[in-house]
Amino acid sequence: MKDTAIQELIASETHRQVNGVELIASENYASKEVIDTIGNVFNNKYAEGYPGKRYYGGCSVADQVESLAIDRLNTLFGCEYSNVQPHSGAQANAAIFLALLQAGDPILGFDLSHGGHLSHGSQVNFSGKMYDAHFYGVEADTGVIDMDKVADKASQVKPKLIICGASAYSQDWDYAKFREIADAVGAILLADIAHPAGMIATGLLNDPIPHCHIVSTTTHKTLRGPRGGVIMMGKDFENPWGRTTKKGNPIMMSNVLNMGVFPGMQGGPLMHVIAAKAVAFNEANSPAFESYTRQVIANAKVMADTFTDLGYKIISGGTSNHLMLLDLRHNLDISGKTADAALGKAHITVNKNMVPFDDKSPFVTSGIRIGTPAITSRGLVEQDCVQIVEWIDAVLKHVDNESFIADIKSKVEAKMSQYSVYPTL
Ligand code: DSN
Repeated sequence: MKDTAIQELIASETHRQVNGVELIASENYASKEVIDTIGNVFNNKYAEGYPGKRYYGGCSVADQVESLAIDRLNTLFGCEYSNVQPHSGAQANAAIFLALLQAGDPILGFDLSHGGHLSHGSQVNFSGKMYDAHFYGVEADTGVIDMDKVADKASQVKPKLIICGASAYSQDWDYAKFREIADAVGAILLADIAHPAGMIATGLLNDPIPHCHIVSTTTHKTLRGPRGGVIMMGKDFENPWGRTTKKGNPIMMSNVLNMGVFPGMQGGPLMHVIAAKAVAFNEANSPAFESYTRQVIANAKVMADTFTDLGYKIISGGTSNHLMLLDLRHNLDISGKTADAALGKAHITVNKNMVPFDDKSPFVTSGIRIGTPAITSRGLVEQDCVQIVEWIDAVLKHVDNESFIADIKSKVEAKMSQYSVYPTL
């Protein structure tokens, strides 16, 4: 039965994605192979359990798909263990917390209002409701994390788990220093690399795998796969609590984490999505993907430089990765909400974002977050990024001028309609 209503909405969304400038730092355009693979017959299959140990019959092909996804992810990141079943990054984190922590245990994460993520201890999330969450943040003058202050906070709080990683932090992470801090207080260290995963996979940003006990990521941001999450470990290790099997053998962390995902956090895995994850991990292991991630960073740098030349303030003074956070209080008297709405009318999509030490609410905010993964997938390069920044600047200086914004919109759409939404590989 043809569902005209939904088909028309998908056509509208396709039109929106083709003709606009997509600058949401957590979004991307997956390849045609990934998109086509998501819609496959594994949607019909229940496969609770893990390859070779399922609770349902008929899983022999599903086993091969999941094993291939695991092998490809292990190869991509040089790790010994992967779990490819988490439905999302937040659920990957929830499974890790469930596996490692007791309710009320202290945890230490990066403050959401400074660029962290909801699932790292925010009071409105399970991670802040179930655990005793504490935070480190950035310095007001530099916008950068001071590692001595992280160490001080860890020694006060004595967390069971330290989380490094962010949704809106434009500098790289010192995973080795975080590990020193974790070891000093006996904490397990988790890196959530949901945002920079693509550039870590290609060696352009610091690698958490040798330093962090556990690493989680989404698969759809800079990794450019289907929506989903994964958990990895560089090396499996015995659980630090001395838990043993009935036979007295030590339980390895791979078992603890697998139990956290299923049956702890989830039921049946989304095998159709796991198949598409396998496709994306293979793509990410190609020279073309490495060139892509180099261009993501080059595009972000040129955007940050152009904004700075135009008088904008970028938190932490610039970017080392794929994103930047603009504090609009510095040069314009508009909120993130107003900026987001005005840019939306020009078909330039960003998100309003709190900046560190923001005086406005999360619904209003003083900033916008801008990222280059999606426009780079469409083939845009440095000179296009300068043009986009000039359009953004023009819109932000004319937020109440509808005809001016409509004129920019037609230029945006004329340009973007020339680029495919499917990255070339
Ligand atoms: N919502 C994602 C982001 O925009 O960064 C994080 O989950």
